[in-house]
Amino acid sequence: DKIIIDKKREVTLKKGIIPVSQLEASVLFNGRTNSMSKLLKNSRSGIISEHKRRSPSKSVINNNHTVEDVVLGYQNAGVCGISVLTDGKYFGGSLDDLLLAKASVNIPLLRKEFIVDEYQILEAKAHGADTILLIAAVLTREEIKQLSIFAQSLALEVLLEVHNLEELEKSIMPSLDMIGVNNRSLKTFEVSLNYSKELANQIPDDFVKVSESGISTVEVVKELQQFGYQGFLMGEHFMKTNNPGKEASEFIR
Ligand code: IGP
Repeated sequence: DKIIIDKKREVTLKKGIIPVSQLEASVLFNGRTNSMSKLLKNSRSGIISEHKRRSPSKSVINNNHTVEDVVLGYQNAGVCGISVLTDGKYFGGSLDDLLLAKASVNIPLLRKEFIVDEYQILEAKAHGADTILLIAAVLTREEIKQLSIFAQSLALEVLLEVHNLEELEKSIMPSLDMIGVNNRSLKTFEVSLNYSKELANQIPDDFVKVSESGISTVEVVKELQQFGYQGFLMGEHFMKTNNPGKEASEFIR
C-alpha cells in the first residue's frame, strides 16, 4: 500500500527526464510486437523469469551477477520472456537494466514497474520493453482502460496483475493480453498459491493466465497448469542461486 502511494509522487517528479522527441523516435523505429502472450500459449513450460536484485521482503537476493549475464542465461535456458524490475527504491532496478537486457537478448521483455502514467509506458517502449505490467490494486477501471489502450497503440502487450476477485472483475477488458494473479500480497508480503487456484476459473479464456510470485518447484508449475495457467512469473527462486540461468533451465521441458 505504502509503496504505491510513494510511487505516484515519484513519477510526477521524474517526468520529463527523457525528451519526448527521443521517446517518439525510438517508438517509431520499433512498431512490431514481440509477443510474450503468444510464446506462452505455444510453450509447454511457460516460464517468465525475472531479474530482481532485492525486494522489500527479502533485502538482498542477488548482488553478484550483471544484468547481461542473468538475462542471457535465462534466454539460453529457453524461457518465454524476462521480467526486468525497473523500480530503484524497493527493488534496486533501473531503466538502464531494461536497456542492457534489450541489448543482450531478443525474447520478449516485461517492464516490471508501478505504472500510473502514460509517460512510464513511453519510457518502457523507449528502453526496449515488449510488455508492460498494470497493477489493478492501484488503478481505477478508467485508468486501466486508458493506460492499456495507450500501450496497445505502441505495440506493447499488457499483463494485468490482480490479487482478488474484486480487482479481476473491475479490470476485465479487451485491451489486456495476459492476466496475472499475484500469489504475494502487496500489503503483507504473505504468499499463498491459493490466490491463483481460487481465481483461475474466474479469468475468461480470452486472456493468457499467469501465476506470479512464490513459485519454486516444477511440481507447483505442473499443478497450476492443471488450473489453466500458461505463464509462471518466477524471480527469487532463480536469482538467489549462483547460476540463475541454469536453475531456470530445470523448469524447461
Ligand atoms: C516474482 P518471486 O516470488 O518469484 O520472486 O516473484 C514476481 O512475481 C514479483 O517480483 C512481483 C512484483 C509485482 C514485484 C509480482 N508482482 C509487482 C513488484 C511489483
